[in-house]
Amino acid sequence: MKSERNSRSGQTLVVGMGISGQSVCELLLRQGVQVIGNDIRSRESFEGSLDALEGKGCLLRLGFHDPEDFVNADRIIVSPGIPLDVEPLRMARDKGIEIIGELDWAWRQVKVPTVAVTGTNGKTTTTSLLGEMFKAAGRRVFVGGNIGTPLSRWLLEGETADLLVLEVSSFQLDTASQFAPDVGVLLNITEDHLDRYEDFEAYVESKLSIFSRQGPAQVAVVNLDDPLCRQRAMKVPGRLLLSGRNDPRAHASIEGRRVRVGIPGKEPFQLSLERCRLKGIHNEENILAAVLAAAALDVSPDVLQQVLDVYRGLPHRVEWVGNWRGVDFYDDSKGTNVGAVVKALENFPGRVLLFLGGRDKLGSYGPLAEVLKHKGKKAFVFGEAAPRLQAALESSVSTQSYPDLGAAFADAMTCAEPGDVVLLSPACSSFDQYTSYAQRGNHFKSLVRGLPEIVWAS
Ligand code: UMA
Repeated sequence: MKSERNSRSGQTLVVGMGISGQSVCELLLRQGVQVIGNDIRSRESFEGSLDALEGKGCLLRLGFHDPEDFVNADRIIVSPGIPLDVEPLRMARDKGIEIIGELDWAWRQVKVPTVAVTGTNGKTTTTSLLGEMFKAAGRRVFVGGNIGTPLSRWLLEGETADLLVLEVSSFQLDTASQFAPDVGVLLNITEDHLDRYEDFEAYVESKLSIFSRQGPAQVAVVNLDDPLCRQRAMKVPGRLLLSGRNDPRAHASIEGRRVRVGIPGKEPFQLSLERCRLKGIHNEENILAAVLAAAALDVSPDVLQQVLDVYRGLPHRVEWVGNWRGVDFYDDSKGTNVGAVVKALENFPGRVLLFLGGRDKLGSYGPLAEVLKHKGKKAFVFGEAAPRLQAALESSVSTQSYPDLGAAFADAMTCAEPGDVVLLSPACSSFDQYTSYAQRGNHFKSLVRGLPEIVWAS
C-alpha cells in the first residue's frame, strides 16, 4: 500500500468527475501531466463514461475521497460543485497544497480579453445577450463557464476566440486566486446556496470577489437597482460603470422605452426597447448591464440596437408557454432561489397560481411570503422543500402540499380561471426529482401541452 501511495505523489488530483473535472483531466493528460481523477460517486454510476479517460492514462479513484490522495498531491484542481469544507480538502489546505478551481486554472492558460458576469439571478440571460452583441460586432467569442461549457472544455477543443464571455458562479469565484476579468459584471446579490456557505455574508463576499483582482484599467459594471450591489460594490479597484433604471448616477438608465447611455470618454447614445422581446424589470436590469459591458469594449450603438431587436431570450426564464381557456402559463424553472421568484412575480399584477418546491437551499422564504400576499392566488408546493414552504407561506396565501409537480398541476387545473397566471418558479433546485432545472421546466411544458385546446407558444 505504501509504495502505491508513494507512486501517486507528484501528481495532480482532480476532484469531481462531472463535465468540468473530465475536461481538466483530459487537458492535463494532453499536457503530459500525471493525473488522478477522483469522485465520490461509484464507478458503476458513471456507466462507462470515464473509460476513455482511463484509457488515456488517468488513474481513477472513485467512490470516496481518500485523504491520502489529497495530502500526497502536488496540487488539487476542484470542480465547482465540490464543497470546500470537506475534510480531505481541509487536510490538504493545512499542508499547504495548492487548491485551484477549474475556471481559474483554465483561465490562467488563456491570453484573450475576458468579460465575466455574475449575480444571483439574470447571469445566463446577460451572458448570452452579451455573447450575441459581440458576435454581431464581428468578434470571435467563446460563451461559456457556468452557462454550460467549462472553459477547460473549450481549451481542449482547440477553438480560437478574440474574447471570452463567461458566466461565473460564486463557486467558481471561491476557488479563484488569479481570475481578473477585463470587464466584470455584478447584477445582484440575494440569498442563494446557503446550504454551501457558512452564512449569507460569505456568499456576498464571494460574489464581490469578481472585482477584487482587477486593475485600474479594467471595468466593473455594477447594478445600482440592487440594494446590496449599491451598498457593497461601489468601492472597487477597477473603473466603475453603473447601471440603474431610474438612477441619476447611472451610466446606463431607462426612460420610457429608451435606454440612455453615457460612458465617460465616449459619445452618449440611446437605444429603443420597442421591439425588444426581453420583458420585465429584471430583464431591463440585465439589458442595461449588457449594454454597458459591450459598449465599454467598443460595440457600436447600431450593433447593440440590432441585437436588442432580435434577441429572443432563453428557455425556462419567465418563458410564456401558452394560454388555456384564458389562463397564461409561464415556465421559470430557472427561478431556483427566492430572489428570482420575487423578480418573476413582479411581472404580473396578481392572481398567480405559483408552483414551487424541490431541493431546499435552506434560505428564508420570508420575502416571498410578503410578495405573495398581493400577487398570489394560491401556492402549490411540492418535493423535499414542501413542508418548510408550506409553513413559511400559508399565513400569506392559500397553500397546499403535493408529492410532485404532476400532482400539483392536476389539482391546479381544477381551480384555474380566465385571467389567472400559472407560474412555475420553484425557489429551489431541481435535484430531488429531476436531473436539472431544464428537465423540470420541460416536464412542466409537457403538462401544459397535454391540456385540451391549449394555445401553444410558437
Ligand atoms: N462530487 C464529489 N464530491 C462532492 C460533491 C460532488 O465528488 O463532495 C462530484 C459529483 O459526484 C459529480 C461531480 O462532483 O460527479 C460534479 O461536479 P460539479 O457539480 O462541479 O459538476 P460539473 O458537471 O462539472 O458542472 C459544473 C457546474 N456545477 C456546479 O456548479 C454545481 C455547472 O453549473 C456548470 O454548468 C459546469 O460546471 C460547467 O462550467 C451548474 C450549476 O448548478 C449549472 N451551477 C450553480 C448555479 O448556477 O446556481 C452554481
